Order: sequence, then structure tokens, then C-alpha cells
Amino acid sequence: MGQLVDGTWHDVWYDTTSTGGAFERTTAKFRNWITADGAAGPTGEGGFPAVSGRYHLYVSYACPWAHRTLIFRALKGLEAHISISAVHPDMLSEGWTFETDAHGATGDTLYGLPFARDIYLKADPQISGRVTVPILWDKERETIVSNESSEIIRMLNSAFDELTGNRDDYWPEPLRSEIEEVNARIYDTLNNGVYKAGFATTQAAYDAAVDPLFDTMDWLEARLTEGRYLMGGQITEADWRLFTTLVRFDPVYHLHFKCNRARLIDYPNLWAYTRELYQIEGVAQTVNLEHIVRHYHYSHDTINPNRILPTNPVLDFMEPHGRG
Ligand SMILES: N[C@@H](CCC(=O)N[C@@H](CS)C(=O)NCC(=O)O)C(=O)O
Repeated sequence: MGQLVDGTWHDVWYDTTSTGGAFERTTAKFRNWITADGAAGPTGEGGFPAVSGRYHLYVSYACPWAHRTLIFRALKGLEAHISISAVHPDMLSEGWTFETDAHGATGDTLYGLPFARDIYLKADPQISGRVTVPILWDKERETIVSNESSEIIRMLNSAFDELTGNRDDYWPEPLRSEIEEVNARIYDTLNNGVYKAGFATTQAAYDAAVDPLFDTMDWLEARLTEGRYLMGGQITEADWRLFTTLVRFDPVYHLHFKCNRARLIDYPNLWAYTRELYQIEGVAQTVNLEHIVRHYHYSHDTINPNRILPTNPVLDFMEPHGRG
């Protein structure tokens, strides 16, 4: 794991010395939007119209942020319109690579480049920053449209509707402010909270992350007793953003990130809700537990220096969910 500084790769782990042992996620750099007609979106510049075959997603099946984009690509019927490359699950001294010796790792199907950092360097040879996935790539302008998953899913939610005829809306206007509120709590304490607990290098930083994390799990369990989904009767982006963390909870976060006050399966509603989302058409194919378990345990040698993969109990995501 490392980062680019003025176009050169440096192999360094996250620095938590200046933050009292706390992990702080950096902000994504490329913030343009694909829109139906190519007009500029809420951030960045315009010139990225929704055109079939023009865009490519670089993802990791292991990564919860990239996973969101794979789910939206599936739900919105975009498989035929947006191609993908999946990185190798091991993220070691070269960062994400396009090695292909793992089932499902495709290599760089566009350019045959060896490392994910090469995609960033292709967009900007002098770039500085972390090399993260997902990356939404424009084949025509040969640049990165966006590397921010929360924005990529909003583009995929509507930009291609005219082209696909799929008008399913996971970001419905009347619910937006409530979705933002729920997203904010879930992002801070759970999506990113598991990383804050797992990457903490002091007891205080770990404690500060893990208590709010389980408060949120309790809060979600209660909320999903009252409503079928986070916003009640309708699935929204808030559910999908939560899902990618829940599906990783027992196989990875519980042990590897020490989020072990309880397991997902100890929460009857949350567990049934996770299964219900998993069973929605197209979703199961986006969940690659082999990459998930391998990536975290093998890549984070500061946490698991011997790279031993745990045996893990088998979770049956296809067990009837009984909701609704
Ligand atoms: N804000 C980004 C975060 C993406 C992210 O942090 N991805 C992780 C994988 S789970 C990554 O690529 N990390 C590499 C690194 O930090 O060097 C998003 O949501 O798209």
C-alpha cells in the first residue's frame, strides 16, 4: 500500500502519528459527473455525456465503496453500457494491481497496464494522492471522471435513464434530506467506522470508534423493526450504502477490525434485511466473499502480519428473509 507523490509511487502505510492513532480518510480528487446531456454536475467540469460504451469502471470486489458502484451498475441495467475491470484482491507494496491469478481478477481490460496507479498516472502524470478504487474512467477523453463512489452511484442512478429506460430511483427527491441524514451517521460510524476501529493504532482511537459503531448497529436494528428499509417502504441508496458494510461485517470486520461486541447475525432484523437485499436480482453476483476475505486479511500486514486467512462460519445469505 502506498501513494503517488508528484507522479512517483511511495510505498508507505497510513500515517496515524499526527492524529493520535486515528485513521483519517482522504478526500477523493476527481469529482466530475456523467450527466444525460454532458452538462456539468454539482462538482467538477462538464463534457461527460451518458453514452453507451464510453465509460469503464475499475473496481475491487473486496472494496465496500467500489461494491456500491457494482450494485448500481447491476440494478440500473448498465452492464451492457459500462464495462469493468476488477483488480487483484491483494493490495501490497505496489497498491492495487492488475495481476490475474485470482478468480474474478480481470486485469486491465482497456490498456493492459500492470497497476491501478497507472490509470491515475494516465489521467495526470504528475498526480499526488492515494490510488483508490472505484475509478470511473472516460475512454474517449482518457481521463478519470470520478473516484468518489457516493457520487458515482448518484450518476448511475439517473444519467443513463433515457438510454436504458430503467427509471428505478434510489435517490428520490422527497426523501433526499432524510437520506443524507441517515447516510451521514452510517458513513461516519459504520461504513468508515469499521476502518476507524480496524486501523486505529491506539486504544483511545479504537474505543472512540467502536462505541458509536455499535450504537449505530443498535439504532439500525430498531429502525428496521419499524420499517422494511431505512426509508420505510422503498429501497434507496441509503440501503445499498449500508449493505456493502453489513455483508462484510461477520467475515471481516468482526475479527480483523475487532468490531466484535456482536456479530451481524446477532441482530435478527439487520441480518434478515441484509439477506433480503442480497436476494434482490443482480445483487448476489456483485458479492465476492473470496476477494473480500482474502483482501483484508492478506493485505493488511500491520494488523495480520502472518497473513493467515480465518476459517469463518458459513453464512447463508440465501436463507429466506421473512421480511415484508
Ligand atoms: N472516497 C472513496 C474511498 C475509496 C477507498 O478508500 N477505497 C479503498 C479500497 S476499500 C482504496 O482503494 N484504498 C487504497 C488506499 O487508500 O491507498 C470512495 O468512496 O470512492
